[in-house]
Amino acid sequence: MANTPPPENPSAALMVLLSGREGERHAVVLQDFPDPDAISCGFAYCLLAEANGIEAEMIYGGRISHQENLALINLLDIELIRYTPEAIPPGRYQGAVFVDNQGTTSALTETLEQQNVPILAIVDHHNDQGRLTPLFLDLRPVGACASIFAEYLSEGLLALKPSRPDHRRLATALMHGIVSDTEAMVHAKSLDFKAAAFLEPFIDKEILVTILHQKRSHKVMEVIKLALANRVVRDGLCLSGVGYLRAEERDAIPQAADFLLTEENVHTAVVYGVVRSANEHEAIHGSLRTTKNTLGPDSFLKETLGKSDDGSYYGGGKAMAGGFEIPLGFLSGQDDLELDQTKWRAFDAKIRRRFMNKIGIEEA
Ligand SMILES: [Mn+2]
Repeated sequence: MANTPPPENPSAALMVLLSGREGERHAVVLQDFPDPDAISCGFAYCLLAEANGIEAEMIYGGRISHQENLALINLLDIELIRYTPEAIPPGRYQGAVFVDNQGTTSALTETLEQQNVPILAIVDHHNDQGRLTPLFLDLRPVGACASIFAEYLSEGLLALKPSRPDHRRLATALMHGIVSDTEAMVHAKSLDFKAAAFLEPFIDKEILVTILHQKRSHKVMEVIKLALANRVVRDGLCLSGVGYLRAEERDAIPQAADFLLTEENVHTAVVYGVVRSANEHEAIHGSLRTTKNTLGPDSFLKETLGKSDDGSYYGGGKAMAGGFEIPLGFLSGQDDLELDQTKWRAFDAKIRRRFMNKIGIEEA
């Protein structure tokens, strides 16, 4: 799908969208496993909405498990509502807004559509996925989606005041989003630097430092150990399957991928595992990290893994990073140990073969 250009003056267009909606309640939909960029963008939309007499709630359908994300929402007192798709109260929302995603990575999208909640806005920095048709669409290939929201603020949609604690919390959250999605500005574009410079006077540095220095949990360390032991490296591509994980451990996967990427001669790391949620639903979750400029994670994952029967791609990404999710459907659910192991071996082999074939290696 070709990338849709953002409106000529996005801030003005967003202002038009927000005005005249006093009294409405909007759902700000985050991806199922919200990261700091997503959470900060959602927070920004909530405050922009509030300034226009609109109530907005951040909602998500999965889990928050990464230690930094938990620290972020605790320390900055950010409220998120976790829903299962069936639990969204009909009629609660007069509009839905998607930030740092386009509806393809949320379990809640379909229910909101079925409830005829108008899709008001998408603000994102991933490639155009064409899943939804919002009234306002701002897609830009910048390092962090938070930088786009910082631009809205800097152009007057909400005048930040250092005396307002919520404004300081917002600036701190956005800065964390930018730092984390650009790998400490290494992959930042000029808009990201502009955004960071704009936010700097408002942030709470002490809180930012605390959030950034969260320790890894024991479980994450165990998954990294497993990823290290199971890895296969061919032509600079490092693949590793880590077996079964619970939903609340899912964020160990991208952290393991980050770690495997630090090995010399490895330019791309892919870590995947079967994530089992409380209702026995299972899906393969994977993360890709690369330092290779010529490898576009979005097209690489789409070409390697293809589409499901309903036509949506199993994976996608942005510059330097991507992810995928393949539901196991009928094969979902815990069985006896032997069947579980057989199932894992089959998926592990299949995924490995797909990636190896993609880079032109025939596995013995
Ligand atoms: Mn992002």
